[in-house]
Amino acid sequence: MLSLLAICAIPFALAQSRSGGNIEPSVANRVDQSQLPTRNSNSPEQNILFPASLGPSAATHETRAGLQGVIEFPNANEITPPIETVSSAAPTRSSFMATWDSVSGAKGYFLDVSTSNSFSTYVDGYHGLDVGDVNGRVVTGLNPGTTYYYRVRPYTDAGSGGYSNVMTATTEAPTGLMINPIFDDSITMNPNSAAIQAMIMRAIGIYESLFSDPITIEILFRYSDAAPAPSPTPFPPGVLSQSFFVPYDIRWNDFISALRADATTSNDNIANASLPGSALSTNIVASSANGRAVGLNTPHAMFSDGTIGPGGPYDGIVTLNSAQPFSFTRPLISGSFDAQRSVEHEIDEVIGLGSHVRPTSCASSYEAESSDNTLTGGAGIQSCPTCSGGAEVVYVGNNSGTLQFNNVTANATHSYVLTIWYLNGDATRYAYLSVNGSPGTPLSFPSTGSFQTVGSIQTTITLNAGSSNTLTFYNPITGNWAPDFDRIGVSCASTPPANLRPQDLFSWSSRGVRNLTSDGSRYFSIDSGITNIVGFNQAPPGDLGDWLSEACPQRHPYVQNAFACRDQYSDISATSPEGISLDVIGYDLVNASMPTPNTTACSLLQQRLHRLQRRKRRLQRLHRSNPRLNRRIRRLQLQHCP
Ligand SMILES: [Ca+2]
Ligand SMILES: [Ca+2]
Ligand SMILES: [Ca+2]
Repeated sequence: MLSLLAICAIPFALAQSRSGGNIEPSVANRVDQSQLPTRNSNSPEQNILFPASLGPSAATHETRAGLQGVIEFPNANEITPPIETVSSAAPTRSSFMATWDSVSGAKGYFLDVSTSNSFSTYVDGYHGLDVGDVNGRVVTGLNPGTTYYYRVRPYTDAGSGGYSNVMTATTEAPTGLMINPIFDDSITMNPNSAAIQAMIMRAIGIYESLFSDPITIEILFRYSDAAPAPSPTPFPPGVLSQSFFVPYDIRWNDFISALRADATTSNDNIANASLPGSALSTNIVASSANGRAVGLNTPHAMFSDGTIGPGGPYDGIVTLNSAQPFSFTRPLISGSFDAQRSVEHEIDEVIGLGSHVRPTSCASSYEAESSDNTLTGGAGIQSCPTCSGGAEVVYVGNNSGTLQFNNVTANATHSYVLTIWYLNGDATRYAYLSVNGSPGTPLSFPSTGSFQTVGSIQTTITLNAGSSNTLTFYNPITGNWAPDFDRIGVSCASTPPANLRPQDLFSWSSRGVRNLTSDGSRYFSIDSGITNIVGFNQAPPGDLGDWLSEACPQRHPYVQNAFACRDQYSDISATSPEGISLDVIGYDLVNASMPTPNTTACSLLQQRLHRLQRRKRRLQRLHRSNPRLNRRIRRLQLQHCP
């Protein structure tokens, strides 16, 4: 019932170095074993409360910096994030941003939040909450459409001072999608805490304004250079952000029926007309939030360490890589990445975007001179300027020297093409190859012309799933030498998980032709391939569920691009590829059928919006807010003006 599925973008070589122990054969090559749902180690099946067809398991996703970003990527310890001034964020349905003026000399502040202006009671967890030396804090887990009162009291080593004025905030209207953020210590203890929280609030506000599904999505947010325990290995270079979500295997017909019944927009009607007449896979793997968006019983089930089990309080975990140069406010600090865009990207993954498509081929390489290997007899390492890694292994053979490659990794027990790079200035030489202790197979190595010239041969071998395969080269005939060895490469064939993700229902290579593989091109279309909305990325290590990315700077720096660029930002919207995709996989887009106003109407709307925004800023300076005003601003912002 529990099957592991991983959606992530770790390239094979990196996945390999991160995974210890066995690799689940059906999972292709990108699973970190430590992400297995290990919480209920005593037979988790017995404890799962979910319907049999809805077994959850862990899945991850990572977003990367564009190539340029990778090359320029400085070491983590070179990055000293500047403390950003906090720009305010509008209340969402479940949260508001409390802000206050700094008191000089204060070491920190105690925060009170109440539904009564006399503070006769307190909101759970917000009675004298020590928020540290910040001047803003997001208050979460609130009721929609409710007015809250808050005040702060500064403290120093000598004690605490008097209360500030009482300030108020009102959460957004009760109906519609709710995303409830929970902030990990890595955010609340950070000097930039208030700016990070405000940025996340702004991202959430966009989703809540766009979608009206009556569900609450719980997301744990982190700011760290590593995935949550139990796999706290620092992120490889190039990773900007990462998310975990709870995937459910839902029977094909159950999901498709629910999706059809969920249609509320013209996008939905067009997209549903393009659904296949018969099942393309046994199940569809939807995230817990996506399942609920189409009315299925798929509760959140993730714990703060990324493991999954009954009662897990989160639908997913979003981690911003703290080793990357991010800006939490816009305009961006020059040379930095937009944090809000990365947060939106990972929210998209938690709530449902992603693909089952995986790279069909990958390769890993092992140097002969690696210290992982075992040399015996007369075999030894020698410098070799023309070789990979600048070294080779010499004197294998003569019934003495052997070279054994250890820790050769395979994602499934399967046959693989092995490439052997070698040097041979003699006539043809011979060696035996023994795989995992099996009887040796003779291989012949033609001359490469000199002992400074690298050549290669290929053969086929069978490897076991896991990372403990051994390959041993030897020659038992006295006086008979094997060639010098530079390195070996193992190609790996990986099959994608059989079950589609919802987004894969809309993946095409041309009009009327679906493409659910990493071969050729694929694009997102809701009308059977007639209209290409955006291309899907086919280039590992970028995620193959993300959009095809242009080189930096990008003409379309979409939120869901597989690679992000410094100094560029974007948000999801009702007409962005992300907004359309979330709409057709089961979210109820609020204003999808809204016509685009003409130019004159747009300039009038712009003027009205600016007037309202000025009024809002005046109120904010007085620490007041007007929910009706906020709603009017939001409605105007949703007009499809250029
Ligand atoms: Ca080498
Ligand atoms: Ca919809
Ligand atoms: Ca829905």
